[in-house]
Amino acid sequence: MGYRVAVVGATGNVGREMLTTLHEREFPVDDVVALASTRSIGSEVSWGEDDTLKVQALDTFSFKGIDIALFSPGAKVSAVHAPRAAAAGTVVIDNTSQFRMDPDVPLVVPEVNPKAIARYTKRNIIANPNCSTIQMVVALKPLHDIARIKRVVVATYQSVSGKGKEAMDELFTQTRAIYVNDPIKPEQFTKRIAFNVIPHIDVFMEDGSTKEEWKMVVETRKILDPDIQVSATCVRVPVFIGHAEAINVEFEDEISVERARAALKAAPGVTVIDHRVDEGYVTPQECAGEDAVFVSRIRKDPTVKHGLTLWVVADNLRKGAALNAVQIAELLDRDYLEPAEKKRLGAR
Ligand code: 2RA
Repeated sequence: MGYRVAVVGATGNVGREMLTTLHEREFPVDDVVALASTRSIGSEVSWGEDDTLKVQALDTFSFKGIDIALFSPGAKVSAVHAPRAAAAGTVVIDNTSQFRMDPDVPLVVPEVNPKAIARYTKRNIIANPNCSTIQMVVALKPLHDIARIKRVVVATYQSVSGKGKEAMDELFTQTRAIYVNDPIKPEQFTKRIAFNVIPHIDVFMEDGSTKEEWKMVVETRKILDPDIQVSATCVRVPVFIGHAEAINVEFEDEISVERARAALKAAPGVTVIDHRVDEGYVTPQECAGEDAVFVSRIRKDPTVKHGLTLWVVADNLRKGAALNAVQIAELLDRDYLEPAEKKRLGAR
């Protein structure tokens, strides 16, 4: 007996990946509903290799009887519909930025802070962190456990899929336009993304940082440790899928490259590929479709007393979004929930 699950924002990059991941990991579902804005009503999305689901309208959908809803529709839509679903008794796992810093909403990466999930009952909402934060904290957690992290300086190299399907189309169209000498008009990005890099993701904040950078700071503290200092520079690069991060870490305590490598190798969700030869590291192109957070280029930072530098790569749609959300649903199933139908029969 399985759950009744809804995926909200089912036609987007992350929504589709959520459906694929639920199916691939054989999450126990009896019924799955694909929801999106009225614009998408009647369109179909894949469910497994052979089935499709007709997309239904989120606006008029009653969540009554839905056990779990995975949301990835954009923050403004989640602001309205996630509390509506939660009030109907559905546990919401929300991939937008809307509730992440709400003290009554746990912000969860299952490999890092699985116990935080217990507080979901306050609002019936669990937040999925930002993609660039997820892959960083998965790599930092085993290192923090052995040598306490004081400060992190990170530069990201984020693929265009993080901004949605239209952004992927823009990279494709602009790349082609350059070859055939067509005019280029940036729409999804502030500058040309083809054959360029743009140090601007999400809106600017008053202090000159961007909201994407701010998210990496505050989310890392909420998930891993409120005392860690983070300085982030987030950059969009002309890559379709896969975010990369150059991470410099300063520790309280002594940590050797060998110990760090051993801790990372033993950590859940991490794959270390670090051979110090040509091709002995992972790039975004190889990580698309993979579940792991890949760590390469582990080396000493000799400019501080206890420092390391790492290169961390992950599929931003998968571990950075859909997979992390499904892993949260798996934790709910393992430790907290029972399908409504099973509860109903058990109560007889
Ligand atoms: C991006 N962080 O890559 C966003 C997606 N969550 O734009």
